[in-house]
Amino acid sequence: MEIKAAVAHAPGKPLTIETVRLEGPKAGEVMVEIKATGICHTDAYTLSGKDPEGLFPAILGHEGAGIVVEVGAGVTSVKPGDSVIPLYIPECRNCPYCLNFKTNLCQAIRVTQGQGLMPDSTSRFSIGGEKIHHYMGTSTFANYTVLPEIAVAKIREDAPFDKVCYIGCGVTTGIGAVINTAKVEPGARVVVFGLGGIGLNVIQGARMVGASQIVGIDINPARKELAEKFGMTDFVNPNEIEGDLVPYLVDLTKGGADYSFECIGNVEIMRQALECCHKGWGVSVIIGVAGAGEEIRTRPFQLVTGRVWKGSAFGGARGRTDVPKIVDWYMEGKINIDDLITHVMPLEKINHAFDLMKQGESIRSVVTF
Ligand code: NAD
Ligand code: AHE
Ligand code: ZN
Repeated sequence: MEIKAAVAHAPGKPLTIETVRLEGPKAGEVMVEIKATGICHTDAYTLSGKDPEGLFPAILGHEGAGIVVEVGAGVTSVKPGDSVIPLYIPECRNCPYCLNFKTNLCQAIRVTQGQGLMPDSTSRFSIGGEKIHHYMGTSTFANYTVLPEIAVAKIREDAPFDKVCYIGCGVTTGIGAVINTAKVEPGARVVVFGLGGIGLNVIQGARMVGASQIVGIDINPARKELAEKFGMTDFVNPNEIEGDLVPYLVDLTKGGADYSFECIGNVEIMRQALECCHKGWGVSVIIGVAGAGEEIRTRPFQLVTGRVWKGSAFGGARGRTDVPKIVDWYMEGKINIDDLITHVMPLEKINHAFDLMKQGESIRSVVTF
């Protein structure tokens, strides 16, 4: 069938809205009508050309929500009419990773996903016979997409697509990093670097679990007001303090953070996030994604003296199990998504969403179809 999609033809170039041919779902796959999709910084990162796995031409987008319209042979867990959220980390419940409680990184289809292909090593997208790559196994910048059955989370039917699409990445990543990865405990002192679409959800998660101090750091002063609404107790603009940031934060947190989170994707700041942690027990979680060739550095002494460096993908969440629960939290008023969705627009305006993100004007832009 013919669909409408925003196509990324080359790094650094705007997306173009085009008619794309989409083949129907094969065995074990589902076709989803995407009703809404958020734009995450990771989409901008891949479009910029910094992603070592970035492929072109491709249909980007990984923060969607929609309705199943067709299922391939053998699909049993969802049916046409079901509301779903696409998962860039699937949950097969059968691979060694799914069977190990220590990780959420299901590897059942990771190789072909990284090649921009479906599990049978072919693409469902083409234009005039030319192959268009899938992206993160989701390709939500299209009004229809095809996904493996293991890469969709079935959610309740009354959930609004234009809000819960954000659970497909940002909300789950931020809140999950606090709950699943760091396991922040009540009373903890938390420092969050970067108060965008991810960092504000880290703040929201830290408040939920009862952190006593939540320090937010951003060079954009406009982030202060919203972060306070989500639970930030102290704001630090690195451009406005005297001296080095790390000793400033150690002092502010009375000896160092129990937990810090890097939500920017800047390797220099990842170092600061580790080194502002408390000697003996502070844990720093890297969420931000850094460009090809970039590396993190610190003195090994930082680790020898008890600080711990961790990373978190999709907040450590197992999508088919955890995403429906987070949708319930939203529907029950336990988490705030509405105030983080600052802009809503049609697909034709998607390049504007990238501009707003770069200019620091938006938290999350959502495209509705
Ligand atoms: P965003 O653009 O919405 O937010 C980034 C924030 O960092 C902005 O508020 C910006 O002002 C701030 N910032 C930039 N440079 C800074 C600096 N030097 N000091 C302090 N603040 C600075 O981005 P986002 O959507 O929140 O994504 C954040 C990062 O997380 C990106 O690298 C993204 O790719 C990554 N990410 C990772 C996962 C994962 O599963 N690990 C999931 C989603 C996003
Ligand atoms: N392709 C990049 C890495 C990108 C990355 O780390 N992606 C995160 C999700 S970001 C969502 O906004 C992730 O889930 N990683 C786990 C995985 O298996 O990709 C690179 O450096 O190659
Ligand atoms: Zn994302």
